[in-house]
Amino acid sequence: MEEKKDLIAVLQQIQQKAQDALHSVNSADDLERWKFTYLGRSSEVMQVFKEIPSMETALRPVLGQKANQVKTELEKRLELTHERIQQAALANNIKQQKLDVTLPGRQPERGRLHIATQTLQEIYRILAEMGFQVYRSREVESDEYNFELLNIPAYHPARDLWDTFYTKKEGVILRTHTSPGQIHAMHEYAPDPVRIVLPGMVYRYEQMDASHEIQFNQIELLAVGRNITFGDLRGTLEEFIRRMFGSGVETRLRPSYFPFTEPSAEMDMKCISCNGKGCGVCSGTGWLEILGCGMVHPTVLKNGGYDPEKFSGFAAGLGTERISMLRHGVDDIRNFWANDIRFLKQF
Ligand code: FA5
Repeated sequence: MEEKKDLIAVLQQIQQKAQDALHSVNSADDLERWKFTYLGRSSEVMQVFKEIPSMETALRPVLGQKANQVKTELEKRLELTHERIQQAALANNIKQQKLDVTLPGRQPERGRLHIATQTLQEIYRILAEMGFQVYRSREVESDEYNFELLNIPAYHPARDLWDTFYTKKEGVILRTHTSPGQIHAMHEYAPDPVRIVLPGMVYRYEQMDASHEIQFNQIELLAVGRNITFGDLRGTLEEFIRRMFGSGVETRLRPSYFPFTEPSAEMDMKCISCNGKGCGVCSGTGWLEILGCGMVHPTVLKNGGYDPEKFSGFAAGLGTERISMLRHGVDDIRNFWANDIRFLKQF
């Protein structure tokens, strides 16, 4: 009986000692060592199991039960401590990495359409509402289409109006304006009526300044049909400007000269940058020329395949970067193609 009491007390002491030791276990390594000491093959509790068979038969079940109880309890605590250590390691990790989950995320950089493309698209939208359809034409042109069929023969002084980039190939140039597209379109559609818009990049070998670039976009309008008048041209342009800039803007039409239109005119818009007072954008005049226009010259109609006795038409060519400048208060056209992201990001 004494033996039984002793062993039960010993088992209780073993349990107590193991539990006390567990309090100072703070790492996975400590826990491994603890497991080896208190639950390993040569641990005290396992020694008790080994001794049981040599005990009196009557004592064996009670001692066996107690020894199992102690072992199960220690295993349970081992598991709990394992979890505690894992949680602490995680918390420590988070603290060391200084992960602040409340910080807002970093915005990824987003691409956008170039300001010139945005303006072109806005112009297409307005002109589409007014019944004009986009017609694309080539940037590398022949002398014939860029000049001759537009009533500008070789050695004609009007060629000086457009300083040209020539290529090494005879008669092949970079188009100086979108007007050669008029001839391509007329050849395709004559004798049907047309109402089209010809957009795209044009190139000029000229002195650059705040309002002059060597490459810029133009948009050409062309309407050919029966009984088209200068009044139609003026009404179309004024309506376009009203839809683009609102009804408050001031425009003026000035007589001008283009070999491919007769009569010809240019339209200026009051400079929005200085409200007409005169600034760098408008070269101090208070007005910025935005387009050239006129009634399609009979020779050009003929070159396009229309009978000028029966058909008439109007045409206009707008500089779209000038339009963007006026809309957004950009004071130097050279910003458009300088590829400075600080400028481009603003639109
Ligand atoms: C022409 O290019 C004619 N083809 C326009 C035309 C079409 C007239 C149809 C009649 C009928 P001009 O060279 O003036 O014309 O240029 C037209 C517009 O392009 C100008 O009003 C201006 O807005 C713009 N522009 C001209 N040169 C430059 C330049 N170097 N940089 C930026 N924009 C320019």
